[in-house]
Amino acid sequence: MRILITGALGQLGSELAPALRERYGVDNVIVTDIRTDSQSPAVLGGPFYTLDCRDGEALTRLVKKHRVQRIYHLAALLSATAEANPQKAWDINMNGLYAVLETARTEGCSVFTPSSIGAFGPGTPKEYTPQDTLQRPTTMYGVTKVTGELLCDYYHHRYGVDTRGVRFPGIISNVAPPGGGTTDYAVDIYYEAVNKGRYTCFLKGDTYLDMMYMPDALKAAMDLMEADPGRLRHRNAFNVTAMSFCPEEQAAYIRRHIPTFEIDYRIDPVRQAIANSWPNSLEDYAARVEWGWSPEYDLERMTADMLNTLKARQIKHS
Ligand code: AKB
Repeated sequence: MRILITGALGQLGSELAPALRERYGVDNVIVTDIRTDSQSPAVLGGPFYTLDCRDGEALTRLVKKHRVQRIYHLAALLSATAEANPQKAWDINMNGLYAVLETARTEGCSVFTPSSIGAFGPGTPKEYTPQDTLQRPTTMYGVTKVTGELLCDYYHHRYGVDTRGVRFPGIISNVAPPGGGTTDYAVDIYYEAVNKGRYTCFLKGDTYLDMMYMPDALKAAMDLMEADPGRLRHRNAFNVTAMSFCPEEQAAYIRRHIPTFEIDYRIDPVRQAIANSWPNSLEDYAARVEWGWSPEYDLERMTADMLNTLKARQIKHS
C-alpha cells in the first residue's frame, strides 16, 4: 500500500506519519505539508515534499510519481482559526478537499478525510448525538466539514471513489500542538499543569465536549481504511468518541496526580460560542458495528499517561 498524507505537520499528521511508516514501510508513505520543518520526525523519517494541497496538478504529479493508492487528507484550518478568517477557511478546507478528490478520481486512490464534532450545530441533539441527525452548524469550520462529508459521499456514489471519514472529537496528544481549535484547552491544561501547576481556561468549567487520546485517533484513522467495504453502510463520516468531560472534571483528574493544581477561567467568547453549538457527547454505535471501533483510553488513563509523559520529558530536558 502506497500512501500520501497532506497537512502532515499538524497535530494528527505528526503522529500518523510515523505510525503509517511503521505499518506500511518508510518508503511507502509520502509525507507532504505546505510548510517544512527541518526538526520534525515526519520530515526527517522518510520521503517528504512541500505541497499546497489546493494545487491539484502538483498533487497528481506526486501521486503518479509514487504510484500512491491512498490519500490521508489532513490539511485544514481548525474551528477558531476558521472563524477568525472564514474566507481563507473555505478556500483551504474546500478547495484542498476538491483537489484531493479529483486526483483520487483520476488516479484511483482511496481517501480518508477527517470530519469533526464541528459538523453539528445548536439544533442537533446534544446528548449521545446520533450518527444520522440534523447537521446545521453555525461556524465556517462546521460548514466546510458538512460540505466535505457530502462531497466525499458524492464522489463515492457518483465515481466509485473509496472515500471514508470519521467525525473526530477534540484530540489530545503530547507531540505536536493542535493550534486554532476550540478543544485545544484540553491539551494545554496538561502542559501548564506540569510546567506551572495552574491553568487559565478559555472555556467555562462546565462545558462538556467529546475528546479522544491520540493513540485511539490513530487507530480510528488506520482501522477505518482497512475495514471491509462490504460492511460499511455509512462512509462520510462516522461518529467516533472515547470520552466526554468538562474542564472542571479534567482538573479534578489532574489533581489526583498534582494535588496542588489550580484552574481559573478567562472566557474567550468566540470559542465558548463555538463549544456551546457542539454536542456534549456523541453516540458511536455505527462505527462500532460497521468496522469494530472501540477506544482504549478514558479520562483517567489518558490523564495518567499525559502527565507521566510530560513529566519525564521535563526531567530529561532540565
Ligand atoms: C477544533 O476544536 O476545532 C477541533 C475539532 C473538534 O474539530 N479540535
